[in-house]
Order: sequence, then structure tokens, then C-alpha cells
Amino acid sequence: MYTHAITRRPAPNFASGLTTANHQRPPDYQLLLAQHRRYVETLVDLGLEVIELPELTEYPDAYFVEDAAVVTPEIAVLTNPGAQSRRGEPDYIATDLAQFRQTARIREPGRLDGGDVMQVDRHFYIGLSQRTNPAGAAQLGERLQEFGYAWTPVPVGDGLHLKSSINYLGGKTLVMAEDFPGKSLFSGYHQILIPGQEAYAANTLAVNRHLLMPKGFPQTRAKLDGLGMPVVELDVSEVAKMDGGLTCLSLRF
Ligand code: CIR
Repeated sequence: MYTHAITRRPAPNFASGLTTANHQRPPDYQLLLAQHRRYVETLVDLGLEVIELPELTEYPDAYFVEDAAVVTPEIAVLTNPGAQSRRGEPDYIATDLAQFRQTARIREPGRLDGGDVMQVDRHFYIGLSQRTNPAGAAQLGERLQEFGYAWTPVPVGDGLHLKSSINYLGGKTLVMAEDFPGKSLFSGYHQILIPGQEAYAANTLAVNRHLLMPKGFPQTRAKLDGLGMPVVELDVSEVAKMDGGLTCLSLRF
């Protein structure tokens, strides 16, 4: 069970963050703030104490706090984000995390984004992506091994991050885009496969036996309903325009 989450308020210049999305309508700040507020309220409703950090105009992607650190019960590892424009973000979360955990850092030549790190019980799968390189994955994996975790590097393919395509829901069940190239690595798990046109919904977040999924993906909704956990749909249209999703918006621990 998670007891805490860290989030960060999006800054008014968020639309100057990195994106590959070809949005039909420009991202809307007021709408993003409302969606973010609802997200925070949902975490609070699920029993988490949410620490909301202030906006950072210097780093317009910094509200994707998940990329700046990896938190386990034993340690918080500050990352070295793969994108140059995000490289300074971990410095702005370090003291907040130090209140809860001993901290460590990924260092050059290692690069790693938290969005590439998926914990499945005692095993960490670490995506090798445009943002996370083998040196970054190895630094994190070796650090986690000290605490008895196993780790496996996973090439991510075209997606931005590992968790853009696959997420662990608990109970040996993974939700993943059906064309995810690393699918066979996870043949020992119950797999919920998401069809191509709903692939964004593979970014579903399990929090305290509830499933938070993006709004508007009926086939995924039907499959998740079959798991017997309450499902909460959240509108994250403005987050998606910046290539983000539900997992990126918080660090849970
Ligand atoms: C970026 O490209 O870095 C941001 N615009 C989106 C990051 C999304 N984070 C995540 O998937 N963990």
C-alpha cells in the first residue's frame, strides 16, 4: 500500500516542454490545472498524503516528477534524465525525497528517466530508450541489487518510456500495448493486451487496489473491469499532448 505521493504543479509555460504529439488543439493551461487537481484529489481519496511541489518555470516538463527519481522502501535514487532540457530536475526534488529515504544518484555517463523503471514485486524492469542508456540502467540495477531486487534491461522500441507501453497492476498481472516488442519477456505473467488504437491506455496506474486509467478507452475499460478492482477514469487530454500519462505525474511510495 502506498502512503505518500509527490506531485508538482504544472507551470504556465508547460507547453514549451518536449513533445512529439501532433495535437489538433493547443494545450490549455487551465484545463491541465483542472486535470492535475483531479488527479491529486484521486490520490488523496485513495488514502495517500500528497506533497505538492511548486511549479518550476525553468523546467516546463518538471511536473512529470516520476522521471526525476526511483523510490523503493529502502532508497530514493535521483535520476540523470536523458533529455538535456530536463537534466536539472532531480536537484529540485532531492531535499523533499531526503525527508523520507536515503538518496543516491545516477551519474554520467549513465542516463535514466524514471518512466523507464517498472517494479514488479521484487523485480525491476528497466527500459532502454531514447532517454535511458545501458550505463544508467546498470547503475540503477546494481544499486537495487544491494537490497535484494533482481533487474532486467528491456529495449523499449518506439515508445517514449517503458511505462508508456506496459504497467504492473499487482497480482502477477501486466497491462501492455499488444504490439509491445518486449512482450515475450513477460510470458510468465497474466497479460492484458491493449489494441493499437487504445495503446495510450497501457499507461494505467495501480494505486492501493484501484486502477487509474485515462478516460475514453472503452475496450481497455472492459478488460480492466474484469479484474475486479475499482477503475477510475481520469481525463488527461492536456497531459497526453505533452507525451505524458498518469504514471508520470507522481512518485508513489
Ligand atoms: C518528456 O518528453 O520528457 C515529457 N514531455 C513527457 C514525459 C512523460 N513522462 C513519463 O512518461 N514518465
